[in-house]
Amino acid sequence: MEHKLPKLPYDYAALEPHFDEETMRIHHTKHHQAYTDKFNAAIKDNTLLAEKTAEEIIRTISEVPKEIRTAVQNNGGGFVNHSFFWESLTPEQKEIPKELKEALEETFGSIDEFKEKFSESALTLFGSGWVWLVLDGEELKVIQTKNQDSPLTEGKIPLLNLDVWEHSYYLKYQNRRPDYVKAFWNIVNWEKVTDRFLLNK
Ligand code: MN3
Repeated sequence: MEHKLPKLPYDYAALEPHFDEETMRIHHTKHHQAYTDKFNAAIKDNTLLAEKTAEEIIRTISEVPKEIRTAVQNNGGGFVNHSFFWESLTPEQKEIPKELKEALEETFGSIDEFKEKFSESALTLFGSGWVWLVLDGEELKVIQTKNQDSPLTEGKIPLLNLDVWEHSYYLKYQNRRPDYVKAFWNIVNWEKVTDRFLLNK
């Protein structure tokens, strides 16, 4: 199947002032589009992969033929990770639903301690990659992945992610990654994260 760049669930300017319009537009129409195109190009001659969803392909990356595996891991990963990221954000943030709030408090001590751990993970990630809240079995964990690698490949269930590639913040924040991470907390779609949690716990 031909994988299509998904539409954003809000306008490019909707996450202002936290994530700026120009960055959102370029990130979606250039970066995400490029991952999508290269992913499609990499798998276009493979009839087996054509029947799988992008998530399934990333989950079972070891079954992808060696000669296209790196291209699929990078571009299929980029395709899936960004689609997941846009869905994790909202211009109309609400309180963290009780089910997720209690689970985060139980695991990390408090919501502030969870945010601190996730932020710290984003700030210490060297080079390009992502920070994630995942379910690893029954356990909530904060993890990093390099480049466009996905927790799906490690058998983990992603609940929330943050892009820490420079292209996601450089236009507005330049080298100030801490400010970008701080801004992120104002636009997390907690209802979406909770849906993912309840579906998989
Ligand atoms: Mn990106």
